[in-house]
Amino acid sequence: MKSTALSGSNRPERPAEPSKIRNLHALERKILWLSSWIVHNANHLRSKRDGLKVGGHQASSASIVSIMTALFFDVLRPQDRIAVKPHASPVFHAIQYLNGRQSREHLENFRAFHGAQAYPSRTKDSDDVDFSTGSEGLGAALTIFSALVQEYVTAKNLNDGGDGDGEGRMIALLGDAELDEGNLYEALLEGWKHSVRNVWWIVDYNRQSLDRVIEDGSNHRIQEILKALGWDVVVLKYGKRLQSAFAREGGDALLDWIDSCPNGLYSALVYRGGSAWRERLKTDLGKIAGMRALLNEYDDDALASLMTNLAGHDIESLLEAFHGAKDNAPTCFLAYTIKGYGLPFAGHKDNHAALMSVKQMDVFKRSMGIEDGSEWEPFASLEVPAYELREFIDACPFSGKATRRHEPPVVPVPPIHTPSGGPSASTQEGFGRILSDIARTQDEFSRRIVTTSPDVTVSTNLGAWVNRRGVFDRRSPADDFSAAEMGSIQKWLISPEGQHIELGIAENNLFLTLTALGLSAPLHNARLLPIGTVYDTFIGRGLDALNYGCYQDARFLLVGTPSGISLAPEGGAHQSTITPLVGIGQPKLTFFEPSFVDEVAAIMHWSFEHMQREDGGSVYLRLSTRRLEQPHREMTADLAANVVDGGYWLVEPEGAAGLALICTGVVVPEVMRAWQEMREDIEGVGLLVVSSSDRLYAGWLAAQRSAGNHSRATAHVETLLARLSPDAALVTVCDGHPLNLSWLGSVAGHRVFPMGVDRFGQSGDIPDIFAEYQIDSDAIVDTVARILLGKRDTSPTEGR
Ligand SMILES: Cc1ncc(C[n+]2csc(CCOP(=O)(O)OP(=O)(O)O)c2C)c(N)n1
Ligand SMILES: [Mg+2]
Repeated sequence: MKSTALSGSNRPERPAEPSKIRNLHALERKILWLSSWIVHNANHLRSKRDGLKVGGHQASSASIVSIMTALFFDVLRPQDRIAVKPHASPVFHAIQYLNGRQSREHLENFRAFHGAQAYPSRTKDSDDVDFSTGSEGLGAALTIFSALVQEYVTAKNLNDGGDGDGEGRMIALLGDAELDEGNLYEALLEGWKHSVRNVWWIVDYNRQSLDRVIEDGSNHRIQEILKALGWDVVVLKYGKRLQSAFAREGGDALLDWIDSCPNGLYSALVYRGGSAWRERLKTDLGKIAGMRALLNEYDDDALASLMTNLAGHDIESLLEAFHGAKDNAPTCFLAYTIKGYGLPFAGHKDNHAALMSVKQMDVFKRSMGIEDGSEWEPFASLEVPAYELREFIDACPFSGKATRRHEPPVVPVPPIHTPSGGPSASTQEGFGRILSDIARTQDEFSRRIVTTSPDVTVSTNLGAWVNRRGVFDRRSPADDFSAAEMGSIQKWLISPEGQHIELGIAENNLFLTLTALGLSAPLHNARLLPIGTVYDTFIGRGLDALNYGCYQDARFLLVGTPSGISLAPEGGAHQSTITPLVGIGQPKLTFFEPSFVDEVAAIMHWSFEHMQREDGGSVYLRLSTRRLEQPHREMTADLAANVVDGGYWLVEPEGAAGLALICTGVVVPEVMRAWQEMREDIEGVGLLVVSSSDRLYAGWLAAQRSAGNHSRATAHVETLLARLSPDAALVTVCDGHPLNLSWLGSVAGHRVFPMGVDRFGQSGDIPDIFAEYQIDSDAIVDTVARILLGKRDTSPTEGR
């Protein structure tokens, strides 16, 4: 308990009525029991087939039972949204069980197939999880961006139908070790810039992480950081009983002692119990007037209970603090707790993954008064009659609503035409022009688009869109730059009407903003069509946050641009090579790498619909600043269908062609040049443009998985490759890792000669760089020559 002073703006309210406290105590007890039992059942009572420990976190759960009881059964309102710390999943499921939102079957199957999830999951759990958690730090940061999105939706009145509840609080329950995650501080800074409101962070301050008891006084630093960024901080340290002990004779000395007690010693005494407390307090404080009398009033159990009466386990203190926060300033409650509170390993430094033994559980069960056979009974063995508790729960503001998940109507997507422009253009320019054209329209579709970028708005071609639709800020700040009449082509009007959220550079924040925007339909009842742009290579910086967004089925369009070594003079630090593999590998994210602007238009149209489909997902476009001559063609429905299905023959193979050149993205000119050089000599060679290796691959897998059905589906890639002779060679070329396309050989058993970039890039111009990485036309022709000469076992990257 070392180095901590009480601080903050604790604003006590009227004491809660006794019956409410009594009911909450009963529920608190039941939730401690159920959360422990759920884990115990999973580990000790379910049959096991693989010998693996099932796990679960009884200590992390016990630590936060009181906080969550107070919140869910008194403080929360239906419009509040909550990110529960990952390891409190059993507590959350137990609460929702008492709320009638979780089934006993799911609890019995905790951590089993289709059972309640190890970490709360929006998509896999059935009991109304608001934000998935699991990766420390992300759930808490997401609440900041969800609060921003709520401001966005409210400012524009986009809430479909309105739920009439008013603004909710975005609440995170954090483990204290989560405060080490740097992404939290990036989020705090961004939240300060946008002056977010209606966010609560409640820290379960048990001073234990996974490995150890934390000894430093870092909470002071954290408080200073939060306050500097405009947050209210409420420190909840001692419970009511300890506070009355402090008020007695000798109490000052007791307070000083506990305040300066090292965390390690405090934890050890918690673990060792009443007689250890007595011994230590007698040794350290025995000479203080009144102390012996005070100690003599308590037997060992009562003394242990007094000395562990921290505010995070004291329902009355918690209610006072939560209800005391009257305005909507972002507020952090630092609630002192004990990891494993009420369980035999309370305070033990190794308790993070500890499980009660069968014997310990038996003792615990008896101490809880639970009879055999009534372990799952919601209200058995409590001091308050079941019907009273039922009534109490039914009357809780949070329990009242049948569903808190919204399904606003789908926004129709109008046709997206290929934008006009010169004979050559890059896919990034095309994307910018498409958005610029949309910005000229005033329909529901354009009203629902919201863009965001981490300080690369202009350099990813969002400038024209932002010039027309403005930057969002709920406060309409003065624009000093225009006011001073400085010339600039960026005319960014900043107002609550703006449809672009400008972020600082931190890419994690981009992905969390996209996640929050992409969940606005279910959470805020407002359908949005979010688009985020980022330099392709910096997707790596926010990869966990991107995965996190996809994991909870947030819907957005991610544009990674510019990309690849075609960013030639920019050098290796800015050239992305592995992102196509991210695009293929990331579930719930469909990856496209178009070559031409008309493809971008077709893909964007599909994307806006896909983002709104129930079984849809998010989309990632990998674009480039390399300008290519655009084909003179009409984007027919057939061609558009091929593009969104993943590819089309730019040059159809003829006869039983023995060779195909296959490429994706901006290497088309090199491949076309190579094709022209060899067309005289090689009969029927075709040129396949892959607009989405991900869609082709997914379609192929789906078709294979349909094999058990009566007639197996034919995948688009199978139809495409059926045009080739069975012994044809495929030369695949991309500005990215060659694995992107090399799997194509397995579709029909063709041999593949993959060409691409498998080393860090470097500066140069395109001819030099493409030659160095062997994706220029000479390299392609050389590869084909080797194939023809029968050097089939020669790697195309050897010999240079
Ligand atoms: C990003 C990430 N890194 C590591 C982990 C593994 N991990 C799980 S819990 C934990 C520490 C938990 O400590 P704390 O947040 O204080 O939670 P509590 O004490 O309440 O269990 C760690 C490192 C994780 N879940 N996420
Ligand atoms: Mg902790």
